[in-house]
Amino acid sequence: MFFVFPNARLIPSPFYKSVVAEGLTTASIYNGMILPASFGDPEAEYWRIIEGVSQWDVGVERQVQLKGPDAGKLAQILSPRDLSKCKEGQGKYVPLCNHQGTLLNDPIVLKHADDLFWLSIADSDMWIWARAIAAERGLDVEVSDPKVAPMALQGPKAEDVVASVMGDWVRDLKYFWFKDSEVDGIPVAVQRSGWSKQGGFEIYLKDPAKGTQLWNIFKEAGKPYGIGPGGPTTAERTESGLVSLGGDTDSRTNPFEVRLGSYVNLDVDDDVIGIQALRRIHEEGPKRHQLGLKLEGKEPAPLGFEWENIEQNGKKVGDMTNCVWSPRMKQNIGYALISVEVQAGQEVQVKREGGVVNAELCELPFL
Ligand code: THG
Repeated sequence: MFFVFPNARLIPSPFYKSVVAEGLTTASIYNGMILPASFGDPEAEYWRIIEGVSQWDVGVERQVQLKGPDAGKLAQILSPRDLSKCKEGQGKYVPLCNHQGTLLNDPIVLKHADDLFWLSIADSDMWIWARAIAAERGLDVEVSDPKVAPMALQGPKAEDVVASVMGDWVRDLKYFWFKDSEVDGIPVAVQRSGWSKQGGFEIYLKDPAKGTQLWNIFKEAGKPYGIGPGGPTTAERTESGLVSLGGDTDSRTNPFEVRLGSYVNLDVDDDVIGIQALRRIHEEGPKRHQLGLKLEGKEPAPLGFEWENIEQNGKKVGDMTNCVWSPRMKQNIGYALISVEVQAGQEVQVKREGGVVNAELCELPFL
């Protein structure tokens, strides 16, 4: 039994009642909302994402809506990734940085029209930032929260489930492309996306009063495919090499350190926030990089609330930012944010609560 004391500060997901009815047992907090993590059987929930189809309440992936004549201009000023060729109906994964080139967020940008964009954000308040920048630059754009909530279907059978509800056209959607549609009169946008590498879709619910109805439609449609509730899993996303903002990044991390350099276009206009700093960091070369860690030991030993020190020859060289048991690799794996002088293939020592654990560094992703 899971119980949250309701208050006006904690925004309910439109799917909250549904996930409680499904037997939610574990959750975390993200963007001022509850992010469901488990329904009591993490092992089964993991394999459902790898082999079947899993249904996620990811209403925490809130939208920062930019609307008005300067919406595109603001999106580009906020993002060091070139958005000039982004088409209507296309999404792009972008790092957002401050003036020092430090990562603030890593949303998917959805371009609905020249004057309408959504930033589908990770866990940090980007409305404050977007409004401040729009005002400082004198832009004609309204920044708002459109109260849209994504629900994800992830796993190799997700496409069949979504096609059975929406129609076969969803099979032709390219990665991060989306389309507005309706399900039983409920307004949604359907995108090929999701925080796993097992394939899937996100159904962005545009009418928050219809969460239970939408949840049940996909739950029913998924029954022949063995659908069940789940959530983004640390195990799958770590095996797959996805970055968790605020988990794998700290207050001085830049995109080059965490393998997001390919989403930075150094030749964007000079008015893009952080671009001068990013050019300088790129030229000097980043000091840290992100590698995988394969740890010794045959018992699950997840990371707690804090990063753990990584040493080589008795000297601190970096941090382990995440650690989880990999059911497919049958060992503990993690990410190292570590000095560029230390390379894949080398051995390091992680200072853990129970003692020192040897680990081998490797390139990401693991799988
Ligand atoms: N869905 C939606 N919004 C989101 C997330 C989501 N906002 C927050 C968070 N998740 C954003 N972070 C990511 C990180 C990685 C990916 C998606 C969202 C991702 N990356 C692929 C990769 O790194 O291999 C592909 C990137 C690419 O090639 O462009 O999928 O999950 N709505």
